[in-house]
Amino acid sequence: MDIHEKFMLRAIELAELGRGRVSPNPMVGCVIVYDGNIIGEGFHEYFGGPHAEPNAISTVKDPELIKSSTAYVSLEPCAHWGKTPPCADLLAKVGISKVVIGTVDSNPLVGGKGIQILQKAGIEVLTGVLEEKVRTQNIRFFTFIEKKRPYIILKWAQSSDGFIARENYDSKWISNSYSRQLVHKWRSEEDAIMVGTLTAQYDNPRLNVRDWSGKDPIRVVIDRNLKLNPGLYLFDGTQPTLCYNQTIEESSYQLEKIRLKEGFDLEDIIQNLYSRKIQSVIVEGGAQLLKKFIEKELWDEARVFTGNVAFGKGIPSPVLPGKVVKQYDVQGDLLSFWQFKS
Ligand code: AOF
Ligand code: ZN
Repeated sequence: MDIHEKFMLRAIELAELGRGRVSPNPMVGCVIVYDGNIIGEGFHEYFGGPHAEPNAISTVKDPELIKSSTAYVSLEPCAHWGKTPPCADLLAKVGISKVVIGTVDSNPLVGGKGIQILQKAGIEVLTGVLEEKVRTQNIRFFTFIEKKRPYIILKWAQSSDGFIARENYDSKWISNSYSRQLVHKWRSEEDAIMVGTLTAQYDNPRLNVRDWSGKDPIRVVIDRNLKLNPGLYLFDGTQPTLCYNQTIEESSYQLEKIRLKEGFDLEDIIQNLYSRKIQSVIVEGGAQLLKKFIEKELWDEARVFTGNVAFGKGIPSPVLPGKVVKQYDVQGDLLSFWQFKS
């Protein structure tokens, strides 16, 4: 590993500490290096807060050293006046001598302009160090900006013989305590969690984070004709919840009923989530909704648990195109990851 990669890896590691707290902003880390030693570190800690660069610079004890230092930033320093002044201006002002960047920022407000500011100020700039790693880390941000929709994760558990539920829609049999905890961790990492009407009705899910410490996602449910029982956990007002229907537009405490056009489709919901700046959504069933996402090629990743119980008959689980990209054993159950190539 070369020296630039080594320090960029540290910046990426720092950026990771913001996961779940910075959306819809990207996770960004910054390391200030003087003579081969790290003299400052920072990351974007929470949405609306200072960016990685001012946080890193503020930890440097001897500001004189900055003038002969290199800043490693996982994302191109910003060029715009947002909630904070432009980071590219700050780096120029403190007189840093070199900036090494993971990847350019595809936010149209920044996209290359940060680099221009740095170069105009006479700062040496190197871009594209561990670029793929940075893009993967911020895949939600980049998907949101570049595809103009949230990053979509499909998740389900199936029996060893490929059923997602019994004929009576009972599906609580599959997961063990390890996979359940993992699912709660996943929920805490996404902006929103979505289920279809039948799942809301039969499972009465809470869709919150209980088995992990982290924030609850926004709950999303489809209830076309507002037939769901108002007594469901989903409507208990404990968490922001969006209910897509074709009848009314109404907002009460933590519950928004959003009226979409008659006969609305998945694309209309996804577009509405995008307009609400929801950067990622994890879809937890049921089979019908998951199949629709797959049919429309509207997904980025699938996470499938295969338990070791056979069912014989029931509701067949969705079928994914392509190959499994990663597979783990979760205490006897198999966890497989698919990635959609678009
Ligand atoms: C950086 N360093 O640490 C981050 C950057 O609303 P604001 O002012 O917080 O700006 C958000 C945008 O700034 C975000 O969409 C992305 O383009 C960039 N994020 N830039 O220089 C950082 N988090
Ligand atoms: Zn910035």
